[in-house]
This record gives sequence, C-alpha cells and structure tokens, in this order.
Amino acid sequence: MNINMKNEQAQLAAKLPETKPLSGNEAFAQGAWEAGVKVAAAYPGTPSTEILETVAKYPEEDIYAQWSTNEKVSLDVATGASFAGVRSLCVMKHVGVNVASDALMSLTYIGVNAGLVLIVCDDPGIHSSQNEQDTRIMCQFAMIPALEPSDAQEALEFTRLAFDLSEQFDTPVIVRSTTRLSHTRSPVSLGDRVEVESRGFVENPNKNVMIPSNARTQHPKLLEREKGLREYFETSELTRWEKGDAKVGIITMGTPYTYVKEVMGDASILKLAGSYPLPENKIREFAASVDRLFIVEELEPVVETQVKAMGIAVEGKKFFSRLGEFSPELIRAGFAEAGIIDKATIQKDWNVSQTIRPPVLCSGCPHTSSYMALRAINARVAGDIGCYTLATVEPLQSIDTVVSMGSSIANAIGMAKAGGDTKPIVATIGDSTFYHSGVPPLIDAVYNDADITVILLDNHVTGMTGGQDHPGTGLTLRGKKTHRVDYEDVIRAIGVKWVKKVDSYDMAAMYQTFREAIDFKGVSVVISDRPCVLDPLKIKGPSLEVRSKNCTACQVCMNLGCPAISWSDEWYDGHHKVKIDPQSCMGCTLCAQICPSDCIQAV
Ligand SMILES: Cc1ncc(C[n+]2csc(CCOP(=O)(O)OP(=O)(O)O)c2C)c(N)n1
Repeated sequence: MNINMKNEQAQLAAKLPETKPLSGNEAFAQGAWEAGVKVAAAYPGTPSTEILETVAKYPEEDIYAQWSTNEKVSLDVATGASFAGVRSLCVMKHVGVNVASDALMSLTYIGVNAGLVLIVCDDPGIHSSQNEQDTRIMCQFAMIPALEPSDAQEALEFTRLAFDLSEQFDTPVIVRSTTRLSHTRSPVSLGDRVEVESRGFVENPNKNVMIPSNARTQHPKLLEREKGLREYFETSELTRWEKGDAKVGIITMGTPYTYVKEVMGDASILKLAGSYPLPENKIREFAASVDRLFIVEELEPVVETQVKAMGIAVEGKKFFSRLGEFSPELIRAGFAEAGIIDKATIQKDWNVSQTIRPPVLCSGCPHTSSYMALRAINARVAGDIGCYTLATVEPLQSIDTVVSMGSSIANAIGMAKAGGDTKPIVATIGDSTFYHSGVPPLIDAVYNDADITVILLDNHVTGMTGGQDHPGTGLTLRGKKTHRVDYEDVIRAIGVKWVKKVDSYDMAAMYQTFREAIDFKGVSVVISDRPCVLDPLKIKGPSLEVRSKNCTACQVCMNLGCPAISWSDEWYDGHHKVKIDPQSCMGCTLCAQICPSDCIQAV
C-alpha cells in the first residue's frame, strides 16, 4: 500500500462514525446525550439502572442527572424541565410506570414543550422483578407512542429520534426495552451531540394546567395526535418490510425481531418501530401479500389484538407464549407447532441444565439479624422489596407477605386493624424503599393510631439494584456530598413516639429492642443500622473459624443462612459439624454470638 492510499484510508476512517461495544443501556444513555438532553432523572430498578448511571458519566455541563426518591418524582422532574424548555429524560423499570402513572396520565394530555422521553425497561422472564407486566399496554392506555428497539444500535437511534418525535407530535414518547436488550453488548456507531437551544418556559395555562375544562379540550387532541403518528409510522423507515418467501409473513418488533431473523430469515418480515400506534395500511398491505400471517411479540398480544380488530386473520399467541422471555429455541418450537418448520429438525438436546443455587443474603449482611430476631419472636411480618425480601425463603423464612415497593407498612396497618392475629404485627422496610414510598404509610399509621412495629433496615445504600445513593446516604448520583435526610428526624417529625436505633450486628440488642418496640402500644420504629458489606466498599473484618472439637453440630448457626458457613466432613452424634470459609466470611460475628457451645471464634 502506498503512502497516498494509507492517507486516504486514514481520512476515510476519520469520517466514519466511532464504533464501540455498548450494552443496550449504555446505548440508550448515548442516544439521550446525542439528542441534547439537559435534565435526566430516574429511580433505580433492574434492568434499567445503568442507563442513568451511564448518563452521569457525561460532562455535568452537558447533562444534569439525579436519582429521584421514586419514579413519579423522577417523571415530574423531567416534566418540569420540559416545561422550562429543555429536553429531558426519565428512566424506570416497568413497575416504576405504575408509580409514575398518575403524572403520566396527565402529562399525556399536556404534551411537551421541549422533548420528553421515558425509557422503560420490561423484564420478561421475571429475572429480578415482582411481576412481568407489559409496558406496551400502558403506552396504549396513555396514548403515548411506544418505540421498541431490537438491538443496542437501535436503542441509541430510537432514543435520539424519540426526542424529535416528542417535539413534532407534542407528546411524551416511551422507548421500551427489555432485560435482554438492556444487558446485551454489541457494536454501536456513535454520533455527535446536538446542542438544542432552550425553548424557555412557554406560558400557556390552557395546555399546561390540567383542570377539567382544559382536559376536555386536550383529550380530542390526543386522538388527532394518534392519527398523525399512525401516518408517520406508515411511511417511516422504521417500519421495515423485508421481502422474502410470501408463504409466511411475520410481523414483529423489539428483541423478538432478532430471534425471528435467526430462525425464519427467509420469510417475509414486517418489522415495526413499536406497538402503538400501528401503521394500519402497511399492515393490511403486508397481510394481503402473504399466505399465512404470524405475529411474534413477547408477553401480551398487544399487536395481535389490534391487528385482529382490523379484521385481519393472524396467528400469534396460539404458538408463542404470553409468559416469560423468548429465545430462538422458543420461536423455532412455535413455528414447528404451527407446521411451518419440520419438528424433526429441532435440536432435542438443547436443554442446558444449570446448577440450582438458592438466593441467599450475603455473608455479613446486616439484614440477617433482624429476621433471626423476628423469627425468634414469631412475628407476623409484612415484608417489602429489597435484598431483605430474601428472608422469605429458608432458612430465615420469616416474611409472610410482600406486595410492591412501600406496601409493608400499610399492609401491617391493615393486618393490625383487622385484628384476630395472635402474633405481633411488624413491617420491615429498606432505607431506599422507605424514602421511595414508606413515608406516607408511616404517616397513615400515626394518623390512624395503628399498633404496629416498623423495622427500618438501614444498610446506607440501595442494595438490591447495585448500591445506588438515595436521600439517606448524603451523596448525589454524581457522588457529591449533599444534605442527608435523617431517618430519626423524619420519623419523629411524623409523630412516632417510640424510635430507637440499634446496631444490626448486636444480636442480643436487636432481639431486646424488637421486644420493647412490640410491647409499646401504637407505632414504634426500630432502625437497624449497619452499612451493606458490599456497597459502596467491601467491608471485610477478620474472619471467624469453628473450633471443631467443641462443635456439637447443633445447626443453630446454619439458621443464619450465611453462605460462608457450610457442613464439614466431621460428625457429632450423627449430624454434620460446620465450617467457615475464611474467604467469604466478613467477620460480622453473628454466628459466634448465637453459637451455644461457643466454638466459633476469631482466627
Ligand atoms: C416500583 C419499583 N421501583 C424499583 C424497583 C427496583 N427495586 C427493588 S428493591 C429496590 C430498593 C432496595 O433498596 P433498599 O430498600 O434500601 O433495600 P436493600 O436492597 O438495600 O436491602 C429497588 C430500587 C421495584 N422493584 N419496584
């Protein structure tokens, strides 16, 4: 190669967009940054958490980014920024939409000033959630366009485009992801950021104030908007007709598109930008061009129901489940069931078995002692959502109910008011969850004089989602020191008369304090206080060991469910003695505190 050719190649490479391997979540963040977003807010939730964490890595002068106390607050913050004239982003997991939905249902009537985009990550297969709801139904319900990218490149591009659509059609736009897309890495071409001028606050109470008279005039505009968006998707490049064998036509979108391409690459495919609103004419044209029409969509038959309502014969959920996450194997099995693929070609030995590993709290987890104490007290425990939900399963097995984030305290109020239970009524709630949605029910408990005990499990972090900060940690999303909202101050200000803080690693004090709290008539709160052993720093004290000659194999320490403790090869009276793995042991000493034969000691 001569020097000129080398120079030409170098110039060409300089013109090409930079390509990087990005996860879907990183690509969403990049798309938002490229779109000129100025304000971003979220409450963490798997699989969406890394989107805002990535946004916070872009320069502060470009984007202000914050953790909000909950999803409704984050949407209201984004809405405020849009009112003020700058592009804003809001991110949440699918169940977060339930929390934000009151604001969302009004926002859809208001529309936007500057573009507002919500990225919502669903969790088909329930890898880490309390349910498997399909956000696409919420999009239809709220009449908000749903964009459904198939891979990380589209995650970036759809997000960037979503801001333009938001402004063009005066609507919030939802970009819908799923766990597979959010957490899968693939090469992505990056673009530059466009700096978008602030539009400033536009005074327009008829549009911005949702009182009945204004809502009445706004509602018909939503129908107009829907019509406009439908027409847009009819001709948009995002609606892609990939011509193939006309015997089988498949309408699909999102991650299922990639499975369809892998399994049925020769078929005719209509790839949709999303599930709402649908390009009806394009779908009719496509349906007329194929012998048999299928819809492949994960979770609910959102598109299928709409296409059937158009009077078009289509098959979908008959062969592709409404439950769980899709995979190429499931798509292949569905088409085999439909008689499209020869069943004999399906690989039978695909089932790869995994070693079963029950979920447990970490060794040294400060939540463990609370549940040991509650089990000893034999309390009726209304649980909540966080790492501590793991105390539902053996061996701690001490939580009776878990509904949704922030439900524990009000569930306990209901149980106490129902009466008839001989057990003391206790609610357990994490520190992040308390500020998310635990404060109003605590106010309710005081107001209605409920006889309940609340255990606030303060591990100084949002543990479940990977250690995010929150108002109780005193640090912002970008790690800056800020005002720490003090639990005791808040709880006392609400009017709780009995509040005590106790060290989670002092088993006897925990038990004693719980007993006193339960004996108190009315609302009592115990703050179980110790930092998480893994976040933000790994806290490893000197490990403990079992003096095996003194171990009576009583198994009391096994009740902790500590992953550092296991059975040894030695026996006592027909039972296994125990041992401690020094690598995993965090040195919390809980096992030593409860060992009746005093055989667990520091190394
Ligand atoms: C509405 C909603 N938003 C977010 C989540 C994701 N999520 C589950 S538990 C949790 C918070 C856990 O933190 P904390 O209460 O401090 O308990 P920890 O996990 O630290 O024990 C979050 C953000 C969810 N399940 N539901």
